[in-house]
Amino acid sequence: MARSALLNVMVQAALKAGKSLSRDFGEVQNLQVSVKGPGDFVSQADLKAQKIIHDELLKARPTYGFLGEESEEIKGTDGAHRWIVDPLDGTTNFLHGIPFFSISIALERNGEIVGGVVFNPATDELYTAERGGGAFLNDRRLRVASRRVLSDCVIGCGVPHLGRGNHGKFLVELRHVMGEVAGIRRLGSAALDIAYVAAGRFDGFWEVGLSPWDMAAGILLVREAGGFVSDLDGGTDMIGNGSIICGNEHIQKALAEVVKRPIPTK
Ligand code: 2AM
Ligand code: CA
Repeated sequence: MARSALLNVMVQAALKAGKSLSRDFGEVQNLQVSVKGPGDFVSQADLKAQKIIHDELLKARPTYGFLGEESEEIKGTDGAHRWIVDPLDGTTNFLHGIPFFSISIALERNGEIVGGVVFNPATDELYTAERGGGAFLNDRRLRVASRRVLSDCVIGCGVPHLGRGNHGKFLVELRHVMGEVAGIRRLGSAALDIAYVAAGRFDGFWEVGLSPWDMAAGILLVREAGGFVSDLDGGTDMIGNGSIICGNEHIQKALAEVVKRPIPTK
């Protein structure tokens, strides 16, 4: 598997930040029993990881823009390129000592995602994709699952929680989807959940209310693994409207139909 120089920069940044998060995750596990809890410590871990990624990426490409979850957007002098970064996706899992979280780094060129890396430091699983070059999990080429009917499928999703999202609307979506599928999973890191679709572990995934850094790398991973991605309106402005439905050609379409089914009148 040959990686471009740019993808290598992204991979190195993710691995370096991953080391830092891994160390801090060990400490978070100890802090579970403390009265104060690991909250402030996790915020610091998150900021530290973003600084590592920012410094690595900007060292390699000083003119590119940088959009990261933990800071104001930096507009680059190069108007065409922008990094889109989530240094710690799945913060709630990390905070609770649950080893399902990720670093997500995407490169956007003229509004299109051309490179994507998602790394889970707890399992050492590194997902990479370049536009036109396929998607990989470590060295293994990825392909989305080939199941054709929803009744065979395991579908991932995001669940709104206290203070976030439209709970009533989600419950309608869930009611419709759970009546059609073999299983529903909510693992808690959108970037990694979407990578699971690329890896054929999930047959599909949907979530609304996401930010660009939650999805950007994952979108490319799924496409490069032969999958389809849309927003909840059926278009492809996932980044713009914060919603995503993905899977193989058949499941993406079928899942979109079920998720968008109208609220029953009785
Ligand atoms: P985070 O861990 O970086 O916060 C879980 O459903 C997914 O939603 C995670 O990827 C989580 O990312 C993301 N998420 C949580 N709160 C969010 C918010 N207020 N806006 C956008 N995404 C959010
Ligand atoms: Ca996130």
